[in-house]
Amino acid sequence: MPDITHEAAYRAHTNIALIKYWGKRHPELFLPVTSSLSLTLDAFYTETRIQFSPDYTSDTLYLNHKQMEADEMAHISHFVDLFRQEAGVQAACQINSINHVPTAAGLASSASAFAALGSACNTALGLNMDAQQLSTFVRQGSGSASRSVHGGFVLWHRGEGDVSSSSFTEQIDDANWDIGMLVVAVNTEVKPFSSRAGMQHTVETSPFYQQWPAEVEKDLALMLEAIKAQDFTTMGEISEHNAMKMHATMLAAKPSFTYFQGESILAMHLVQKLRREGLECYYTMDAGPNVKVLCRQSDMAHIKAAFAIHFKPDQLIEAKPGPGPEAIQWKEAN
Ligand code: 2P0
Repeated sequence: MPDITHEAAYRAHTNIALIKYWGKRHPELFLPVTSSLSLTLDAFYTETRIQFSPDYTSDTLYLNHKQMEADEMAHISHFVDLFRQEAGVQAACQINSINHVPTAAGLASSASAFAALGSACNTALGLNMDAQQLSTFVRQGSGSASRSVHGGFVLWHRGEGDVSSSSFTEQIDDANWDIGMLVVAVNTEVKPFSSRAGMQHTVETSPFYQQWPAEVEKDLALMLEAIKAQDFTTMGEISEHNAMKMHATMLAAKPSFTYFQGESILAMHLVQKLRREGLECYYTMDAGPNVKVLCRQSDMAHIKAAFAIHFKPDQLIEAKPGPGPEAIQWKEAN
């Protein structure tokens, strides 16, 4: 048995941006071009345990019980190094991580994954960083992960220049009101562009990208007011428009690309139809074909029933606002 000297386990939830993060101004530090704003969801999460031991000879990670390849491990080790350096610890680590995302959803899980791993590192190494400081470390695993260090509605500040500590996240509202999100998992055989490659390609080649930062600035100001006022209609309209403006920058990239698939368009049309019929809901999409439908939790059953005519039951996943990272007891059978 190795001599485990530092150990912790955490659960962190994923988040969906209502004002999108699309583009980095500093790729090494994961500093974004704009601020962004998200809702943390209860239905999708990652559980991660980290153990540091002087007996380990190298870092290892078991994701869903499968050992990660050496080339993918480099980014993980680099991420854990941020915490090791801060703590003055050199020991290698073993990481066990389980993604609790319904298989059909195929949702990217880097947000919950790095938030859970960063939270576990923080505790295991006794760093006692608060959530704001932790978000600046977690950001360097995956940008969107910085928003998963809080629950509810979360604002990620773009920050100033190349100052890492200035680009942090904060909870602006606990979202403890009538809010829900129906995730429509679109069946796909096409492997999409990774979000990292897609955003870089868009920044470099899309003439529409020049307009993006100004659009985010306007949308964010209105969104902050709408959340404060619990104005669901304005929130929905802004988030749908913001997402579509982001996707428009991709269509104008050279060569052009899109994450839309046939079923994505079907889902968006369904939302528009429901709205015409008086059932208020709005769509957003990220770097993949799934559609997320923002709605009132009290309307969820009606909206789900309308989607069930066109989509299979395992394609429709209900979500509510979720919490920030939580310490957990690790069970070996996890
Ligand atoms: C977002 N996305 O705000 C945006 C909208 C995708 C579209 O954050 O390179 O996996 O690890 O910082 O965080 C997905 O990008 O990218 C993302 P990296 P990440 O949610």
